[in-house]
Amino acid sequence: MIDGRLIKGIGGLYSVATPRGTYTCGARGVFRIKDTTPLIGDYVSVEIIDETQRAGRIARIKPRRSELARPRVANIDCAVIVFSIVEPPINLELLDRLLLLTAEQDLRAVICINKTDLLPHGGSALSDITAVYAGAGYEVLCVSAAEGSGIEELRRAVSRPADNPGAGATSVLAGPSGVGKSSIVNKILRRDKMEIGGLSLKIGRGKHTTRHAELIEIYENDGRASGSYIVDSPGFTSLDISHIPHEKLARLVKEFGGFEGMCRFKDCRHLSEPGCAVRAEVGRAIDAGRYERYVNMVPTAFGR
Ligand SMILES: Nc1nc2c(ncn2[C@@H]2O[C@H](COP(=O)(O)OP(=O)(O)OP(=O)(O)O)[C@@H](O)[C@H]2O)c(=O)[nH]1
Ligand SMILES: [Mg+2]
Ligand SMILES: [Zn+2]
Repeated sequence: MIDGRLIKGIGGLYSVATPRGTYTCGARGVFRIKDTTPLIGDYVSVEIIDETQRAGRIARIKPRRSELARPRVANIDCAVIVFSIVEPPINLELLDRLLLLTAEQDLRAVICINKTDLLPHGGSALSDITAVYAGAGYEVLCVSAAEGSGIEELRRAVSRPADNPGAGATSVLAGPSGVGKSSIVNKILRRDKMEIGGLSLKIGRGKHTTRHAELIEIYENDGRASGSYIVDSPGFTSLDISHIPHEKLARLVKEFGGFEGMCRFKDCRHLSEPGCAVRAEVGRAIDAGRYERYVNMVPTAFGR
């Protein structure tokens, strides 16, 4: 037996990185019976079948400290939510849903806005969006994978958990197809590891180039392993958050937190309840667009 980390899984075959190299593994039937599937990021024990072929079988999955639903990855510290400011344009509804999902998992979220090189000079779209989310208390980084700007900051942000600067971290890049996730991963790694796709000319969307999530170790400039990992993942355009109980949603919106205990009702969802301190601040301390998108999410949470 040898312990390792699951870095890739395609068609029931898993790659597990161990101190003795990468093993290609199947999973024991017991997982199918118990209805657990090994996930990218899992810490596992491998039963070796053939040492020379580096073939094994996943015998045990260690308890997960986190599990993100979209993309499905385990044991991550940070979700980098990636959008491009244009081509394709930023989808704020999806951004807000991803922020709720990461908050629900108690994961650190970093908002990364890519393709800043494509903005016409003087355009205010980027600074407006940055101001809203930074103002709400989120970490926002503006980058250009094409020009390399902001990448050093992003590499630093994903390399260590904010609360434990000495330890390595695992961060996943999540967002729609074509926003430049794989381009950013390559810049962070300083090598062309991931395949980059184009945009479909007709609709200006991505071409779903990355097909599988993959966990990759980040190396320092001098070739030393940093102990931090990044996960590239396939793009997606919709996100179901109906599993989050509706009464919990309000507590996951960061800027509502500042008004805790100030509404007339303790369990106020800030919709149409009288004496709502949050609603009184919409258009002032609370961005009207953010509030509106929150309201629109609540019915979905009821399954309507
Ligand atoms: N102008 C510009 N183009 C970029 C930038 N980053 C990525 N692109 C382009 O955007 C397109 C999509 O990039 P990818 O990195 O494949 O996007 P992705 O998010 O990984 O897409 P999926 O794998 O399909 O989810 C490619 O044509 C890239 O060259 C950027 O900073 N500026
Ligand atoms: Mg990709
Ligand atoms: Zn309220």
